Amino acid sequence: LIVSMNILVTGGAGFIGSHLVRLLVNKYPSYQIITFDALTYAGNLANLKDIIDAPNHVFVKGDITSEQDVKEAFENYQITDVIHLAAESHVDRSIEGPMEFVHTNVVGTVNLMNQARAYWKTMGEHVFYHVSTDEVFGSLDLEGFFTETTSYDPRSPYSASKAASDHFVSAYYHTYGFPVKRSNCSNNYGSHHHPEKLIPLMINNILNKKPLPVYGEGINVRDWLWVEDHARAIDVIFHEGAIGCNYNIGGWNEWRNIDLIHELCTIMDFELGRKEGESAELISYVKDRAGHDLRYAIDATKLFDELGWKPSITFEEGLRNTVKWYIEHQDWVKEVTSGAYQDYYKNMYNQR
Ligand code: NAD
Ligand code: TDX
Repeated sequence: LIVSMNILVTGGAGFIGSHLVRLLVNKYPSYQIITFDALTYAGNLANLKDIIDAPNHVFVKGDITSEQDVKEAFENYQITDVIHLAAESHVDRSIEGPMEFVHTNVVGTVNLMNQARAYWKTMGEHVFYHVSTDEVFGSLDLEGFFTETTSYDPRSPYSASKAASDHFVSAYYHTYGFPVKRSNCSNNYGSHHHPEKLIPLMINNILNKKPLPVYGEGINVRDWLWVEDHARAIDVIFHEGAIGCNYNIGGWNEWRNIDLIHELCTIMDFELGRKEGESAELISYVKDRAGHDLRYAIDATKLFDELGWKPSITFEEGLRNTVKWYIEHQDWVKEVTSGAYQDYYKNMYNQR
């Protein structure tokens, strides 16, 4: 095995991270991919089942906020590049407990960069890629798009923590010549998505004929992207983006929550052999999320024009694939929704 790069992927056992690790391990047999993950409630080795033992893959259990864990990983695996996805990622949890988001997302990112700077004597041939979100730009009215130059205006503790980490990444680039790249992506969907998030939560509740909790009036708009297309975008930017670059990644695919939930109900009535309209009867309007951003919409023109990336599948295909994956992987769902998830669900939804 000729090893040309040793890439540390933080958060590689999570939703997006596991799709990225799979892509890199399969596409680049000569790279060594080191998944670095603390396995919080959101991390799950089952997400990496098919590739965990691949010859060019290593799993390291470690915490990005620990100096020692990160230092050891750099030394033990001679890390040449970092793709950083580890984070607390759920907006509702950030409203209940912001401090963990500050610790993981801000302190963790700065610690990673400090350890990388200490280990990489010269910055020339290395990349530190920060995977971020469109939520840092705040909330749009019904018109307009976020571009790479839109001002930051985070409005939830989650997005504030991601904005802060983006600012630190940018500061390290300008101050120390640290070799950063960054992208800000819209809402992802696909397999292995934690059922605290809208789409897998609705699929799971439809399957179990439980109420479908729509926040507020269901009129908030999100731009949905197939998670494997996000992974493809990260691959392209990691390899071809210039040092210091930032790109917006999106699906040109905006949906009001309520319309998306109706679409899911229609697909699932069909897949489960229920009569048309049966699942939609489960829709239940509940108390709105505090500070609920009305609309996110990404303009990904720069990524298309400069690096030729565009989404590979339609939302209809992607949503159908996703529904089928959840129906066929009830063992995965059962494991993820047992224990602590039940307490989370009661706490989050019984009070609404
Ligand atoms: P996720 O919650 O599914 O996964 C996060 C992973 O990070 C988990 O495996 C968890 O164990 C790990 N982790 C958490 N704290 C850690 C720590 N202290 N040390 C090491 N590992 C730790 O999240 P996701 O949806 O896959 O998101 C991944 C990244 O992409 C995040 O940075 C998120 O902000 C960003 N992002 C997500 C979306 C989306 O729609 N999900 C969109 C844009 C950007
Ligand atoms: O039960 C629900 N009912 C509901 O109406 C849940 C969980 C959500 N919603 C609404 C809130 C949002 O308008 O659905 C929309 C999507 O909610 P989430 O799945 O929680 O995603 P969002 O808050 O948009 O954030 C996601 O996209 C950007 C990810 O979780 C972030 O990590 C990413 O940065």
